[in-house]
Amino acid sequence: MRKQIAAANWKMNLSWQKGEALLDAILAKEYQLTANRTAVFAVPFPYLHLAQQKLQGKQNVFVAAQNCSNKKSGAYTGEVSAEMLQSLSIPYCIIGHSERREYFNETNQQLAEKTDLLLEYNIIPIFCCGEPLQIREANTQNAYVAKQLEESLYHLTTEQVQKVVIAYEPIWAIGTGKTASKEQAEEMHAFIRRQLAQKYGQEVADSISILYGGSVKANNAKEIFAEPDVDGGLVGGASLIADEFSVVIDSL
Ligand code: G2H
Repeated sequence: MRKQIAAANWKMNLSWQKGEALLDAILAKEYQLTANRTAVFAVPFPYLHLAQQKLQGKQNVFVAAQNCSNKKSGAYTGEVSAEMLQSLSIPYCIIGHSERREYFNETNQQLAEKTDLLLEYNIIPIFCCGEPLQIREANTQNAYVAKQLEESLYHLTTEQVQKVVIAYEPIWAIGTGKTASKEQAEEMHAFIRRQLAQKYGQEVADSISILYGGSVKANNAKEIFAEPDVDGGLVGGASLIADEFSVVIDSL
């Protein structure tokens, strides 16, 4: 059975005090979480250790970083390496979020390097892909996403690629309130899985979790997550509101 994940992406929001209160409020509720139904909190770098301590003893709830360097170590002021994340026992790291691609010019090649480093340090990459509005309007989104997968992931071995979580986030649906319809999400998720099957075989493709991201909230999570190739969500805005994200977790 594929892992179903509700992943909160706080982005660059909240003081630690507000973040801690948010975590407390979310974790105060009871969830039916298991090894295959998990919640992940991608918090800003300065809060990783604090969040990690806070979640200690909580079953099936994990901390994630929102990014890491494509360099192993050295004179890269301000960067955070995969090795540093491993030293804090951080199990997940988002990479290639469209905001990083757009505002920090991250390339598919750099994301291939980040993927390699994360896997080297036993951290699960949550690899984001997705097309901008003009690509969707030109109906060339499949080729666009296929290229992102190919250039960042297809150098991986079968064993390695099975450790990656993919997040499909159509850029036109991020923080805009415009969610892809459940049919649009499923169509792209199924396409991604077919691509992975072509490259790595059906069994491998069927084992890889593909999350949907883009204006997921309490009132749409259940129907999107119910699609056969959608294995949970990467949630921004709604993850900053305890009642909203609790419902998202319960929608897995
Ligand atoms: C997409 C998503 C979280 P939001 O960026 O990664 O954000 O849910 O606010 O659209």
